[in-house]
Parts: sequence; C-alpha cells; structure tokens
Amino acid sequence: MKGQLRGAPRIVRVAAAQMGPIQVSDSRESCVQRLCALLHRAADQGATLVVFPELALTTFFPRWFVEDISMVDHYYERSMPSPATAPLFAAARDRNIGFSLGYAELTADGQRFNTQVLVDQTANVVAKYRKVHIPGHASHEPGRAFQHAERYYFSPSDEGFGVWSAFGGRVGMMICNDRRWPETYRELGLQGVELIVCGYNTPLNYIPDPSQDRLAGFHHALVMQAGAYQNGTFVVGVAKGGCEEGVDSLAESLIIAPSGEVLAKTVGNGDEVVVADCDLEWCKNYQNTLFDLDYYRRPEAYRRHIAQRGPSTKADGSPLR
Ligand code: ING
Repeated sequence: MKGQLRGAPRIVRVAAAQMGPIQVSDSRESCVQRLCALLHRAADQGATLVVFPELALTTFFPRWFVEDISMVDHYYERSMPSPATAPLFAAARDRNIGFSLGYAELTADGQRFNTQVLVDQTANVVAKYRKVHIPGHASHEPGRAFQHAERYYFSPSDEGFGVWSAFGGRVGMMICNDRRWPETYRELGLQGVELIVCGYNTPLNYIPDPSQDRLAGFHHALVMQAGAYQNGTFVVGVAKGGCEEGVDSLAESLIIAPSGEVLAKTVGNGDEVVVADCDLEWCKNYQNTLFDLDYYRRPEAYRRHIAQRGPSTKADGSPLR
C-alpha cells in the first residue's frame, strides 16, 4: 500500500452548469446562447472547468420514434466545433475556461453516437467520449407515454472509457446511464482518474417500473456517490432537468468528493450554476489507502466481469431461464 496522503493542493474550481428544458421549438442557436450565459456565470465565479449536460444542443429527441431515421439527422452534429457551437468555443477561449459538452454525433460514414467532448482552457478539444451503456429500447413501443429509444438512435461506443491529463489532473468522462454501472467507475479508476464529468437526461418516470420513480433522485445520487468513494475520485453529474415536451426530468446536479460527500447541488430545475473547489490531491486519501487498487484488488477472482454479459447459472449451478 502506497500510503501517501494528499500533498500540495491541486485545486480545480469546477462548475456544474445545469440546463432547464430544451423544447422542440428551441433553436440550436438559442441553446448555445444559454450555454454561453452559463459559461460566463461559471467563469465569473472563477471556475476553470464548466460541465454541461448530455445532448445539450437539442431537445431529447429519443422520446419520439421516427421510422425514417434520416428525419432526425438535424439533431446530430457532424463536427465539433461546428458553426453553431463556435460562439461557445469563442466564449471559452475569451474567459480561459474549459468545458465538457454532450451532443448527438453523426459521423461521415453514417454512425450515430451519444457523445461528449472535453475542451481545455484554450478551446482545444482534448478528448471525445462516446456513450458505452445505451439504455431504453431499439424499436417503437407505441404503448408508452413517451419513448426512450436511445438504442434506435445511438450505437454503443466501441472505444470504451478514457482518462486524459487535463486541468492539472486525470479527467474521465461518462454519460447518463453509464453512471449507473459500477464498471464505468472502475474502468476509469484503473486509469488513475481523479475527476469524472458526466451529463444526463433522466425522466422522472421510469416506464418499465414506475415503483422506481419516487427513488429517481436517490438512485442518481447513490450511484455517483458510491462510484466516487469506491475509486477515490471527484464526480460531477449535470442535468438537463425540468419539464421538456411534457416529460418531467430529474435535475439535482451534483459535485461529489472522493469521500462520497456532496460538495454542491443545484436547487432548481432550470438553468443554474453551482461551483466547488476540487483539490485533486484529496483523491490520494482514498486511492493510496482503502482503495489502493494495485495493492488490494484480486483480478483473478473477478473473471466473470469479463467472461459474461449476464448471470449464466443459478446459485446451485442450474442454467438460468
Ligand atoms: N437516461 C436514463 C438514465 O440512466 C433512464 C435512462 C430513463 C433511467 C428513465 C431511469 C428512468 O439516467 C439516459 N439518457 O441514459
């Protein structure tokens, strides 16, 4: 066990820039104006990194199913930066603040991803991450009050999870449903992550099991606080919240410390900025003690994590279903 605790502070002042709803009638330009206003509010508070939500440039279009997917091509970006997002990159450069931004990506060869970029304080794209865990369904489910057809509109990433040296530390990205899977945090933890930035769009009504609805905020905080603590990393989760095209979505954006404690939380469900000073050295208090992964982990005992997608047999060894 390495044992060293935190050294000289390495403070990153991080802003969670929550958005309220984006209605289908709201233009991309109006979204970029809102994002620029949020960036300026973050910079005014001294932040050097501002985190924006998932799919922050358009309404959450997977809530509708369209047979001809080319009918929604306009919801995707073909480049980042793009002409529409250029003002955000310019504002970031002017204010010497980095950001992460979620958007729908359409590649030149026609692949569709739910994507997030990390941009440094000189407005250079440091990294691009494509969502690994795609929730919802892949075909039209007409009985639903609203669709959640992400598996129709997005392919899962084949690149996995990355961690990049930026903002004086090791920064990783995840998107929305990724935050519910412990594998996400450990894949990042095994790359030495110190700060994970995440955007989300989470309807308060989970149609497959409405009994979970009353626990939406609890489950959202639970998974991010656990992931932060179990990997000794900061986690920032930022919502697109409020009532968007008739669908109420979770707000409750959070900045969480490696201890698992909440350092900052939004109180409304609209456009709102909360800020926290994240001393990345705090990670060492956990990564060099309780969660010294290289000292305590037993990969030889975890083979099922890689070998299986789901459970293969019952406890008595009999085949499942
Ligand atoms: N959204 C959801 C999430 O994991 C979901 C999926 C929908 C969960 C509704 C619960 C209720 O937060 C995305 N975009 O991954």
